[in-house]
Amino acid sequence: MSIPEEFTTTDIKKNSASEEQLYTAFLKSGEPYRSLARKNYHQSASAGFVHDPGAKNAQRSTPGLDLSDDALYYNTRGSAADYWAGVELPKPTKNIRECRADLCKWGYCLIEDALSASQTTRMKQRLGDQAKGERLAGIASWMGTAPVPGQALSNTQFLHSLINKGEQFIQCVEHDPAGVQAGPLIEQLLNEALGSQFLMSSFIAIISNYGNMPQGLHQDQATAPFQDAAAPYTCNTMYIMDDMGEHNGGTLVVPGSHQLLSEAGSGRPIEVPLPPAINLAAAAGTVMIFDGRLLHGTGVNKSNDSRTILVMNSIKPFMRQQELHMMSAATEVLTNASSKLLYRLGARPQGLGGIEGAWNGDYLVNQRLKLEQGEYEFVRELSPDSPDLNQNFTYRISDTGLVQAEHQPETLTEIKAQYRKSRPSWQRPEAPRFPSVKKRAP
Ligand SMILES: O=C(O)CCC(=O)C(=O)O
Ligand SMILES: [Fe+2]
Repeated sequence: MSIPEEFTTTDIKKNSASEEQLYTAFLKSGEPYRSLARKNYHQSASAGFVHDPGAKNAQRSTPGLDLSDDALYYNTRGSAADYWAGVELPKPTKNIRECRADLCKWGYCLIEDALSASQTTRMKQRLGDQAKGERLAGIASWMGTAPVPGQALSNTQFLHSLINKGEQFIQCVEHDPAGVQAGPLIEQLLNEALGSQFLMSSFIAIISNYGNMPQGLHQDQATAPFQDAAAPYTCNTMYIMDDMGEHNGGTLVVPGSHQLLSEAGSGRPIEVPLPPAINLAAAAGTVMIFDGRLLHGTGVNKSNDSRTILVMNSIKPFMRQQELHMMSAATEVLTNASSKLLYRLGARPQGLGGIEGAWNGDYLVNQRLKLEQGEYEFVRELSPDSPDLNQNFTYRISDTGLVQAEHQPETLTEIKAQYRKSRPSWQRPEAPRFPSVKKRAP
């Protein structure tokens, strides 16, 4: 069989030079990171905003950290501190108007006592036990910062899928004041920044230890290459679990960078110099909300104690979640979940992320249960004379499948009778239903 010349890979390749390709200038620009990697770009980023632990500094014989050169982005004393002296950066507050103004102007805000003293203690205890348990079990996850030269693994420990690891973490996702006293304030700000139908992308603990390498500064929403000055499309909620500051690797943050980077536009170099980073300083129990466009990263922990934060990323509902919650949520978490928790996890899709067409508000828990029990029946190739039209397809017990079954115009009589009483084992949670269904005016 011969196919037209224009459809052959040779011909396509010949007519697809890099400069002729669609959107090349933007998609291959490497911005904003190309700009951020420029040396001598700014006083506190003399080697760019990424640290290569393997590179040797000309004046020193050993690779790794150089804590004496204040022109490196992760050292925030000296000239970086001078730069910010006298500037009113966000301070912890319970006032929502101040939070809103800080988030807008600086790209982050700090919520004072977002966790009460007892909520903080309970959470810290749980995290400490969990982290140690995972280390002893040989399943600890080391990531986020580069390994110290000579070591095989990073010395920064992550705890993933926190929703499986304690009730208090589920309360964070639900913004339930029983677990997070500032839950309603946090949720209000996320609703404003992302719209009330945001999804929870991932919920992780990050534990840095003495002498960790700094993380390269990044925007959390840089998974998409677009820079939009109008609004963020992700926001992060950071729970600070230890008093944090310059001494123990308080998160490096470049205040105001959310605007400076996005105003340059998608794929455009950043022409204005960026201010230096600060180490976030706040007490345990504080929550920081930050804009997905803010430049930030893990700082260097110079203390002998570990530093723990939790990060919960929230995204617009059209985006892909970082954690595949429908895979990783524990069975009992899904089956006992509220309507709201299921929504935030993506188990209640509103048009995207469904299973076999069950995507318009359907609950997907039964499909997941069938899969884990090895009983999921996919709808495969069928025809009018297929011998197995009466198979127990899992689609039959999807919300959509159930609603449509009784109105199906051509179902074979015996199949209709066979499945008339078919009901899934898991029943959707009672009210309140989330998102709330708008009642039409009579
Ligand atoms: O550890 C920190 O302070 C920040 C971590 C972070 O930004 C990240 O992992 O994306
Ligand atoms: Fe980040």
